[in-house]
Amino acid sequence: MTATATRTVGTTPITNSKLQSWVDEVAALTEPDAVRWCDGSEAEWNELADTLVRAGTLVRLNDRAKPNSFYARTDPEDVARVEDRTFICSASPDDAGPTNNWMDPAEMKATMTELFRGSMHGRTMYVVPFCMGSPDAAQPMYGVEITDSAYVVMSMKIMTRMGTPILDAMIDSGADFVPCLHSVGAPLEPGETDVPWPCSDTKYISHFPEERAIWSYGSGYGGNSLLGKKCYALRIASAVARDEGWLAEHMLILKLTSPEGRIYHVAAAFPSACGKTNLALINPTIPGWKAETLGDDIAWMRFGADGRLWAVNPEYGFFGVAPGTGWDTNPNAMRAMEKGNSLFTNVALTDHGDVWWEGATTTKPGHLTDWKGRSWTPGKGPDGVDPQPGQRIEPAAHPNSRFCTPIKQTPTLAPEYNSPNGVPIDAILFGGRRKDTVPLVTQSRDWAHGVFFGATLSSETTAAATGKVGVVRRDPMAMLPFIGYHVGDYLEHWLQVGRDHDQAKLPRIFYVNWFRRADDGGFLWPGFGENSRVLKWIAERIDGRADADETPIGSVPAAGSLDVSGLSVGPEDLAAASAVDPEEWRAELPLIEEWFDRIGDKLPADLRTELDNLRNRLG
Ligand code: GTP
Ligand code: SPV
Ligand code: MN
Repeated sequence: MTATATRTVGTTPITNSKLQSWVDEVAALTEPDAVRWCDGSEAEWNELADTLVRAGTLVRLNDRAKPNSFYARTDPEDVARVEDRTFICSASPDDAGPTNNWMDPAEMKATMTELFRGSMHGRTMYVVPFCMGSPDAAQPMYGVEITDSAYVVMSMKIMTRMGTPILDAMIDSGADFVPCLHSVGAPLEPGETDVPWPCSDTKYISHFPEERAIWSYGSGYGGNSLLGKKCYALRIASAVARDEGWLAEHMLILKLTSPEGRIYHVAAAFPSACGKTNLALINPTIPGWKAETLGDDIAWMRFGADGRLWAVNPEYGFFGVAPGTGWDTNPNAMRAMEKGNSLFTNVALTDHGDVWWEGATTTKPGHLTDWKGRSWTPGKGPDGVDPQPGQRIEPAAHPNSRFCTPIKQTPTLAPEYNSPNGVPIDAILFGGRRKDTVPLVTQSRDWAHGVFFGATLSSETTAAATGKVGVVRRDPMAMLPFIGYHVGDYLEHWLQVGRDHDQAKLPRIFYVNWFRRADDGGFLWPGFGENSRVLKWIAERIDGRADADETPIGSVPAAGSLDVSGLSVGPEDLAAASAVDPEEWRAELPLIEEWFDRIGDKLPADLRTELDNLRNRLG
């Protein structure tokens, strides 16, 4: 077994000694059967796919439905991010703060080193060089993931710019990289047979923000194992961004063009499974407005020489929630997937070798294989057993099942998606999933008030993370599980960005809620493409053209200023979706108070002031 970072570029051998020694060190520790440097080629993709099909990890889909695409069923215990097993290992616990799990870095490394020892027995160790964002950026952000999962390698090919061209660019420029170490934690001893989805009951997703390194053990699922995504592009990058004066955020990026041809760029932070991918791929229902996609999950925002905030999407693909994504709600995502070259995880399989999930089509296929591999029939559920009266039919797809698709396949892709500098942001939206209290759209008075919106963002929990679903929790800037340092310092950083820059050039900040419900439980606002009406009001507010009413919580659309022409929603529902109820907001105050108390001494004074002002305005 040899691992070498010495490659031949033309006739000149180039060596990166940090990479070389790290790869050697990991191979010596994890003892894989083989080491493979991933080149990112089609041939490599095909070979890995064939290997995984033979192993039973992947099923090749019908080429006519989804060319070059595959289906994976995970272990039923490895289906989402594990927030309780995610650690920020800063030298001081005070730099991780009350919202992160902390462990001393040396202690974590000692514990995990013993887990990694021999953990790749019987497996291949893949070395995946990647770049988050364009390698042509002023400051290209490289990483190298070492993993013993070929599923991870295939996913990384979709989600990042990876392979030999990236390794060449990294070595040629002498740039540093973030080492990302991953093992599914399931060594195979001689004679032992593999399972389709190897993983471990012991899981650690560990971050070393000072050293800028990531160690992940025990899970093969997306956010736990595709280390360029949440681990690097949010947890590590947020710590880098604080040091360097920029923002690494859980945000989609959208380009909007008005009927007059005016262009607006919007970034929006909604918690996991709260509508980023859907808004990023929106088909506006209002005539004349065009929407184009730049990113659906992560935005890196830096100040340009012009004093404006410019955003890039560091990713190269979508890892989107499948259920609820359908031809009626998100046809652009469906079209992107139809082009193939995709991985589907924990969805259901049709009898014709295609994939299906709740909401994909309005009529359910007559028969499916569900995400646990059981025969599934509509109206009955798994194994064709009639449900007991009142019993809920188990869905065929896991609620956090995902599609993984190259961004280039998006029919609405904005041409700037690959621009190293990105696009200048006009508006930032914060939003969550709240069945009450929070109105359809509110504009902040200024940047600090907008930071208060973000700091107090709340949402009902979803299946994107393990744990109870539907519980309201504070999720600052939709970053609760992704801030790589102390939440109080993070909020102060946001405020400082506002103090350091010209208010007039900063994005305007809004708070949206597509998820308010009627007494019968139904959504008051139709959402999806109809959200373009809210985007139009936001664009008109930026230009000072739309009217607003001042309320204790901020500015809301004045009567007649939200374009509802042709909208099939009754006036009562519309009023209920947009209402600011002082009673509900007074009940919200102690919850915000409790959250601020939890942040502790590092809570920025300006946010206390914002809360006092809100309380006074509510009377
Ligand atoms: P992550 O990938 O986990 O970060 O999620 P996301 O924020 O990208 O969420 P996504 O767009 O995938 O939406 C998650 C779920 O919310 C899906 O089931 C959607 O159907 C649903 N959803 C999205 N937008 C709307 C909306 O405007 N109204 C309603 N009612 N549901 C929506
Ligand atoms: C999220 O949970 O916010 C996701 C999916 O985007 S994961 O890759 O698991 O983080
Ligand atoms: Mn996300």
